[in-house]
Amino acid sequence: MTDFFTGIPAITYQGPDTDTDFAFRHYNPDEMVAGRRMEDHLRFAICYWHNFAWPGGDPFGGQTFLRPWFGETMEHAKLKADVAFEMFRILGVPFFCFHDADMRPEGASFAESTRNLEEMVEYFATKMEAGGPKLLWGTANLFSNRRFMAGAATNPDPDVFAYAAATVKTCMDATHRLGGENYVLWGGREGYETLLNTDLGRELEQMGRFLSMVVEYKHKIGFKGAILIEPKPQEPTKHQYDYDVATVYGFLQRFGLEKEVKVNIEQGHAILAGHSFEHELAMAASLGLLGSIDMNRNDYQSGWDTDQFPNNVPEVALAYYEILRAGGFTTGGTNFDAKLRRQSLDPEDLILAHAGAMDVCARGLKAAAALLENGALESARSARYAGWDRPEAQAMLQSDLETITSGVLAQGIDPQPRSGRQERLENLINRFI
Ligand code: XLS
Ligand code: NI
Ligand code: NI
Repeated sequence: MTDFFTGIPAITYQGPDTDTDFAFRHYNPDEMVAGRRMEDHLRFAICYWHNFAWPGGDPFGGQTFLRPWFGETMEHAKLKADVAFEMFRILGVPFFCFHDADMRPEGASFAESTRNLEEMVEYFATKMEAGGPKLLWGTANLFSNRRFMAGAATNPDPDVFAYAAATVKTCMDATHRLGGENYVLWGGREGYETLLNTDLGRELEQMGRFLSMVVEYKHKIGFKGAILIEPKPQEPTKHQYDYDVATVYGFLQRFGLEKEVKVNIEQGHAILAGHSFEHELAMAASLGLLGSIDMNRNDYQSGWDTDQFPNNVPEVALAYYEILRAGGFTTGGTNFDAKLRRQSLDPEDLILAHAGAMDVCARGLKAAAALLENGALESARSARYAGWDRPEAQAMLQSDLETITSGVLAQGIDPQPRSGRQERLENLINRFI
């Protein structure tokens, strides 16, 4: 036991009327929602990086958090793990996620970094076996160290490609060892700052080959989890290659990987791409790519990936609506890739941020389930497309422009516009939130 969270009780469901801050008001893990336990629907994960590795810096100032585990020794790394697993227990989350660089100190060589990682993986494994949460996903940090400043798989220097490939191998091994349910690749610096020094076509070829190697290795080691790409349009590079879900789909198809790889969709990244979260989710579902989500929002004015905890129930409800409509999570879950604001210094801030976010998600999930069960939105949608149920309409899709033109002339077709009923549907949604 560490003393970091001393005095903070385990957070439990106490219902909406409780007057303590240290409780769930809506997240009730065992409550049944649409035939499934709430915990099994939401599959919450806490991220290791923002909570335990991030020092609170911004572009104008450095560290604001003074954490006893900040430091580059194995003792620091183990203290960090001790505190992290205490936080997982206080919040009762079923999952967590990590990057290699969050959990182990960087060594003087690749070999030493790998040894550090392997030692920490065993340290984690012991804690997980002693009742800690499971691993939703692992990933490699291929963006913080200066060696990756010009990209990892897309780097002009083949030595960096090699270093990145070897790093991903060790992270896949770590994820496999810890029973991870997914492996994530976010293209940290896979993109470019200026075309003046960039061979875009070559970089995309490299990235495709890299991803194919990841998939080959997954099958070789018998990793049963899903491989997930996390799209993001910009930041840190000006043009990130994995712009959004549709772009990722095109990329996967080009390399024949669309049946092998799915996506991890982050709310804030969707906003940066000029989409809504639910657009990205619906697009992924329609392409058979829906994997997992990072449930952290962006500030709508900043144009920056601010990684804030979710606090907008209507938005969250629409997101879970798309997820439920697609059948719910299988290997995926709800990861909070969210960080405190840098003035939120206290240990309790970490706990309350997550407790509140989990409540917001629970409310969103319940609203989404009720809306889906009610069925009015789905029937309105089907009614709008009902014309396509007619056999002649389906036959037209097998036809050609000349035949269709003859038909328009012969039948005197003259389309009559009908209301899209947007406000009526918005009113319907509001009845459930
Ligand atoms: C950064 C990404 C990152 C991934 C994991 O914007 O969201 O945190 O989720 O590498
Ligand atoms: Ni992000
Ligand atoms: Ni993310």
